[in-house]
Amino acid sequence: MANATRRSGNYKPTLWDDDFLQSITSDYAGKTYSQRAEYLNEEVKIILLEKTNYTLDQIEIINILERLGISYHFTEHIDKILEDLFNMVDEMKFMDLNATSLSFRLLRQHGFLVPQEVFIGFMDEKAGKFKNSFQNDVKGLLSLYEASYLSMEGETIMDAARDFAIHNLKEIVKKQENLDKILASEINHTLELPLHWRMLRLEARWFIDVYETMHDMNPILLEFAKLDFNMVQAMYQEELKQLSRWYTNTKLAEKMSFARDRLVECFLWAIDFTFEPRFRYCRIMSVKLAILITIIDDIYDVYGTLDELELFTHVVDRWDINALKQLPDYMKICFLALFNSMNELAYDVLKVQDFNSISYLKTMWAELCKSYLLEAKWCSRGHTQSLNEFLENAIVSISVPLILVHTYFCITNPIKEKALEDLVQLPALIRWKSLIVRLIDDLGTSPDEMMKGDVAKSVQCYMHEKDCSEEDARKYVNYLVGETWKKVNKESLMNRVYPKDFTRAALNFVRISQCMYQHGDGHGVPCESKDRIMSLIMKPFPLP
Ligand code: 0FV
Ligand code: MN
Ligand code: MN
Ligand code: MN
Ligand code: MN
Repeated sequence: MANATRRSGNYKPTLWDDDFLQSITSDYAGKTYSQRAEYLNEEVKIILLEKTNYTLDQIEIINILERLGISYHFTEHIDKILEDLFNMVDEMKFMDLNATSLSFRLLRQHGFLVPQEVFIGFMDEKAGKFKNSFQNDVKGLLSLYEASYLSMEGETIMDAARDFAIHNLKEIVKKQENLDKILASEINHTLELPLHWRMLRLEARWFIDVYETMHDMNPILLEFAKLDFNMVQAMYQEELKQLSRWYTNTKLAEKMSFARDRLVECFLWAIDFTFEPRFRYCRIMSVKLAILITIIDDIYDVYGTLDELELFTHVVDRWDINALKQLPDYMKICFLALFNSMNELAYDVLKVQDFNSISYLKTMWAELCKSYLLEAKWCSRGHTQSLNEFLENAIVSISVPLILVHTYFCITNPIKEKALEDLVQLPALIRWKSLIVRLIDDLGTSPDEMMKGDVAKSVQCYMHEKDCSEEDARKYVNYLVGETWKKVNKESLMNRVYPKDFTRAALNFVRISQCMYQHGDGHGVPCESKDRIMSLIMKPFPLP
């Protein structure tokens, strides 16, 4: 094995070394601004609650709070307002297009099953189309467009809504030369990716700038949004320093120099996965997990020989520390890092909840490694699977099932054995999300992967199966993403089994993949994520 020919990932080094990360400081760390923040928090609550007799105003405020990234401070009040709104859903028909669309989206995002029929009044019933009188209602069209991404399969009204909104928004941008600049950039931004598909923190960072330029902007909301963003960012910086010390100490990057060295990219991912301050533990543990997955994926995809990969898979499956001696040195380090990290989580869970999670974690890791191994075998045989055969394995090899089971342990108390038994079986709640992440990852990463000699991914499998062009295959994969989102929405609305914190994180994972791979490989190629990392983690908003 010593002189096995190994492939190289040719990955670029990290842009963020430990010395740099330890040197970051923020004026917003500690308690300096807590009093001001508390004051603003109270003021915002007053703004939210004062308009009790006119719900639509409250809906607009809730929308702004969510988009500014500060709604998490007011969840109880917001839930109550939305519940009241849901109880008068019949009246939604009498609102204007903007109000109905906004209410529809917010309610569905919060788990209330509003029927698509609330839009019938805006349609020409015979033609099954939205009325032309709305084609220049820019605000209404924007809200309708965002609402249409909360649709479920078979909802033809929602399909019509999306077509109508997209068509007319494009026309408006094209034709109206005197269109307000802010509005035009808002339209272009969302046509690129709808709100429902976007990373929460990144979107909040973007929207705060937009909000500042709006003529009806409320300075209290703006100041609170900026201050809160800066204070939360200072917490992230502390977490990142702690993680960087851990990471440097493990020497993983040094010992696995063939693999991606992506601490900060993993942290960026973890922030948007569970961004609220109270999820600190989940963020820290998720970063460790993501680093391990990234390295082990590279072992299977790039560096390891088939014999080594068989052995590694076997050792993970047995979860046997005594088997360590059989492994080549680089795998020893890797397996022990994996073993220790999972045991650390299991210890924390056991300590607090008397629940033994090891067998679940072990099973999920073994499943992941087996799916990696199968891909490595396909790859070595130069065989291209049918799309369905590829995907059945690839929804495991994308690591979403493992990550979500791991997340369940990080943020759930009390842990329910029944829910867990269900989770490890890859229920619809995980399956469809996993599928989207896989498809999006393949769209973003497979051009590079093919050059490195990786296994054929979704795009290539479809090309092979249908004997079609890459362009057509990419179109089809994008279509599949859109259709699968409808299943994801349905699962979110129907869920009564899993706690909200968990399902929200799971949904965020899909959003992250939509954004990370939007312009290429945001996880593997350092410069792709640099601006995002700067604006989310490094740079605060200037405040007077
Ligand atoms: C994707 O890499 C990747 F690194 C994953 C899914 C690891 C988990 C990362 C995070 C949770 C941030 P790549 O495109 O190489 O994955 P495949 O499965 O295509 O080899
Ligand atoms: Mn890979
Ligand atoms: Mn892989
Ligand atoms: Mn491979
Ligand atoms: Mn990939």
